[in-house]
Amino acid sequence: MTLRAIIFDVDGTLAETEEEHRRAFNETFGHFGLDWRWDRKLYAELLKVTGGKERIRDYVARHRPSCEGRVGPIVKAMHEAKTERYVANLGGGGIKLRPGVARLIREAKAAGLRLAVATTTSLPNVRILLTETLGPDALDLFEVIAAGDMVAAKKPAPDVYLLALDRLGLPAADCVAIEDSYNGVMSARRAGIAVLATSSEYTRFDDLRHAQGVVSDLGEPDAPYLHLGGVGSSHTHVTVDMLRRYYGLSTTFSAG
Ligand code: XBP
Ligand code: MG
Repeated sequence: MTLRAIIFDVDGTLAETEEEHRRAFNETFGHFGLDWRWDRKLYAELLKVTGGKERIRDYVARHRPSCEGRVGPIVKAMHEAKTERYVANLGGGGIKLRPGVARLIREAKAAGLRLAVATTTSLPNVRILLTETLGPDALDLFEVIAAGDMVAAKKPAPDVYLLALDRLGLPAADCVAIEDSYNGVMSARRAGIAVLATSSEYTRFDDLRHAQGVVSDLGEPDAPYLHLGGVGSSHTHVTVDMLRRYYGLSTTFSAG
């Protein structure tokens, strides 16, 4: 077995984007004449449901049941407006990749590894993040982008990772996933892929124990990561050599 590809999650893994998602949701609610405001505490709770449309529906069902009849039919339109806002806001600049992400992408390309994305978020959101942070040619770096509604069941279901594997034409054993959340780790593991987890702002308290290794971030040579569990305790930053050594394992997964 040889490691051939890295499959990256997006939100929380490539960049701390959830505050931008929250802002776009709140701006959209205002635009639709709704006085809803998702604060950080509520949003941390709502993030347990992946996908923006699914998150809005879950919020209405649990917090605004009286709005169901009025809002239910316009969730799709609201979410399209949210995506437009998110893209416009990110396009205004200022968003940064998390530590070690750009370095690892460069090293992986130089080492001949293939790159893919497997995310719950919508495709335009992935495109704007990649081009804003890595430049106009960033999309060429990633052979496969599996995103949003390309699959029926979002994370923690394995579908988006299975789609990425299918499009790469690789078995799970030849890949490693980089994730930041419980839902993401479970999704990749259910697809049989080994996972390196980097804990993020909104997932600090998530159970990431199903990942083979958990670190605070990918680290840099002069800014070591904090080792939080599993493999990788004797390293300072995630490298291609480290991924080859510990990940790309063929693993079946049966837990819940
Ligand atoms: C994170 C998510 C996404 C975003 C919202 O997914 O749950 O739903 O919060 O994106 P991941 P949309 O970490 O797997 O990228 O509104 O576009 O659905
Ligand atoms: Mg994530």
